Amino acid sequence: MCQDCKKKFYITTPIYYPSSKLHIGHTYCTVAADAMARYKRLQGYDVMFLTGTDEHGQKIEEKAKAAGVTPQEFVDNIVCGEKGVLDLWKLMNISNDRFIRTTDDYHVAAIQKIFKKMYENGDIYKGAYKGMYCTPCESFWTESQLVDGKCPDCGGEVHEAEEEAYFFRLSKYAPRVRELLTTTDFLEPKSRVNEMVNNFIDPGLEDLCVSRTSFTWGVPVDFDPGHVVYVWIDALFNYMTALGFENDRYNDLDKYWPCDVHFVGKEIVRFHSIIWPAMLMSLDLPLPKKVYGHGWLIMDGGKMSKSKGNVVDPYVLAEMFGVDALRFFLLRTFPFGSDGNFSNELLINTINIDLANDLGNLVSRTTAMVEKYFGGTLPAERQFADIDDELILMLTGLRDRYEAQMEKFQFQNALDEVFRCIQRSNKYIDENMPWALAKDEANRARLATVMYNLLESVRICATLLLPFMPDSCQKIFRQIGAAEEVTTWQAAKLWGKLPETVTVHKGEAIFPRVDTAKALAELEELHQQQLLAALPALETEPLSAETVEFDDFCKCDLRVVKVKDCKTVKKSDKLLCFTLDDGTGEDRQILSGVRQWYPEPEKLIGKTLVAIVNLPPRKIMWRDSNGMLLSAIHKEKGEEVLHLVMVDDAIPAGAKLE
Ligand code: ME8
Repeated sequence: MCQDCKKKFYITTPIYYPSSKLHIGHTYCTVAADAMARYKRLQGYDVMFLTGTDEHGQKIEEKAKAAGVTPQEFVDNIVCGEKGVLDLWKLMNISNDRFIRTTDDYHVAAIQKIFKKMYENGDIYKGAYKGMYCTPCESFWTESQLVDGKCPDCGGEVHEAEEEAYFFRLSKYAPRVRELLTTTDFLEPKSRVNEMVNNFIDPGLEDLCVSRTSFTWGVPVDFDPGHVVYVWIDALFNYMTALGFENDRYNDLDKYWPCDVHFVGKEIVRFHSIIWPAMLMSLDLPLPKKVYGHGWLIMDGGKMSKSKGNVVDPYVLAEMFGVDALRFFLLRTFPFGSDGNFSNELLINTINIDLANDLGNLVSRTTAMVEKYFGGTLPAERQFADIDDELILMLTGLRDRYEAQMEKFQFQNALDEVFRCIQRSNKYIDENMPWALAKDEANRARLATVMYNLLESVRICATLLLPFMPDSCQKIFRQIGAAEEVTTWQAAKLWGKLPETVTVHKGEAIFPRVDTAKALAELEELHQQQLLAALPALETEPLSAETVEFDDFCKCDLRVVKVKDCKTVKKSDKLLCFTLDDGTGEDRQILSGVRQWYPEPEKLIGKTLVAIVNLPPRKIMWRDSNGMLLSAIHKEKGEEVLHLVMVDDAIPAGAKLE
C-alpha cells in the first residue's frame, strides 16, 4: 500500500526535563510508546512517534549557574552528551520518528507566534501576579507553599508583592473542558477523570499565569521584552510545532494532527487534560484524541529521585540483563495505568520465569529437537491429531485477543495472552513426548507434525512480541527459519505459514538464565557506590555548639614536634609509632591511629607536626604513648579522610602554640 493511503497514527511521550540524567522511571513511558508505535507499524499504519526534551525554565537556569556553564551548554550536555537522553533512547532501541528540543529555533519562533495569537484573540491578557516574594531567591510563593511562613528555598523572610504578568483565560474554558473529560474518552484511565474534575475543575479553575519576569531562560515574549513564556505553554505546543505548526521546518500537520494519543505520567495529566485542550480551544484547533495517564515506577515506597538515592540507572540494568529483557520487564510486570513497585528481584524473576523458562525453553527445545530428529530440516509428511486442534485454535485466535488489549494500552494483558500460548505450547511438548515418538520410525510423520506445530506457535508468538523485544524476536525468527513474509501482522492470524520443509538453525540461548544471588549482590554493590557518589563530595563536622572556658583551653600544652622516626606497630593495622623531638632534648613517643592514611610511615620522617604534650601517659598495644598528634578530619564520599596537621618546617621543635 502506498504511504499516503495508509492509516495514520501519531503518538507522543512527554518531553523530558534535561535537568539531570534520566532514570529507569523515565524510560518506562518511552518504552511503552515505542512498543505502541512498533505495534501500529506492524499493523500497517503510517506512524509518527515523537519524543524530545523540554529545555527551558528556572530550574535549568539555576542548575546551569551552579555548574558554571550557560543554560544551553548545560542542556546540550544532558541531551547530546555521553549517556545523555539521545544515547539512552538509542540504547533502549527507541524507534522515534522525530525528536524535538524546545530550544530548537523553529519551535521558539513558533511559540512566539502562538503566544501572540492568543494575546490578539483576547485569551491572553496582561495582569498582575500577586504572591509572597522572596527577594534573595527572586521567587514568588503561594501561602500554601511557604514553610512556617518563610521561603521554602532559603528559609528567609517573604513579603507580599505584585509583578506584571500575562494570564491565559483558563476559567473561560472550564465548562468545555469539563464536558470533554466527562462525556468522552479523551482522558484515560477513567480514574484520572474523577481526579481532574473533583480536584481541579469543580473547585474552580483560575486563569493561568503564563509569563515570568524573574528569570530569562525561556522563550521571550517578543512584543514585551523582559517576559518569558511560561514553560508549560512552550512545552505543550511541542506536539504540534514538531509537525510544522506555525513553522516551515516540517509540513506534517495535516497528515498527523490530531494526535492519536499522548502518553503522560500521572502528575502531568492536569497539564495535558485541562490546560492543553483549553489552549487548543482558544486557537480553534482540533483536540488530540486521547491522553493516557500512566502510573509511576515506585521504589522503596516512593517516586524515584536523586535525593533518595534510589534512582536506577538504565545503562547498568541494560548491560546486566539486556535491553530487550528490560523493555519486556517494564511492560510485562506493571499495569500501565497504575503505579508499580520496581525491584531488582522482580526484574530477575520475570527474566527467569517468562523469558528463560517459558519462551527461551520453548524455542531452544523445539529447534534442538528438529535438529536432533531431522537434522534441522522437517520432512513434508504430516499426520495431524485431535490434540493439535486446541493448540491451533488458541494460536490463531491470539492476534485478536492481543489486539483488543493493545488498543486499550493494556500491555500487561496483551503479554499475558501471548504467554498463555507459550505455556500451552510447552505443555503440548510434554503431552506429545517427541522423544518417545522418535524411538519408532513409524511415527515420523506425527513427529514432524508436532515439531511443525511448535514452530508455528513460536512464529506467531514472536511476531506479536516484536513490539516489545524487537532484536530478540528477529533472533528467534532466524532460529526457526521464519522469513520476513511470514512474520507479518496478517500472517500472525494464520496457521501453516512456515514452509512445510522448514530448516531451523539452533543458536545461542536468547534469554540466558540469571544467577539471582550473584546478580543481586552485584546490583547491591553498584547501589552502594551510587549512594556514595550521590553524597556531597566533602563533609565536615558541624561546628561545636559547646563553649570552652579560655582558661581551660590554655591548659592544653600544644607544641611543635619534629618526626625523628616513624614505624608501623606489630599486630596493628591502625597504629603508627612516632619518635619525636619536642625540643626538650629527650625523645617523645606517641602512638597514633593514622596508618590507614600514611601507608608509607618513613615518608613522615622530618615533618613538623603539632602535639598536645600534657595528656597523661597511656599504654597502647603495650607501648607508652605520651601525648596526641593533632589532625584534621573530614569526609569524602562517606569515607573519613585524615591529615596530620603539619606546620612550617622553619618553626623549631618545642615552640608553643597559643
Ligand atoms: O514532566 N515512573 O518532564 P520530566 C514513571 N517536561 N514515570 C516517571 C517516573 C517514574 N518513576 N519518573 C518520571 C516533565 N516519570 C515535563 C513534560 S510534556 C509537554 C512536558 C515520567 O522529565 C513523568 O511522569 O519531569 C513524566 O511523564 C515524564 O517522566 C517526564 O518527566
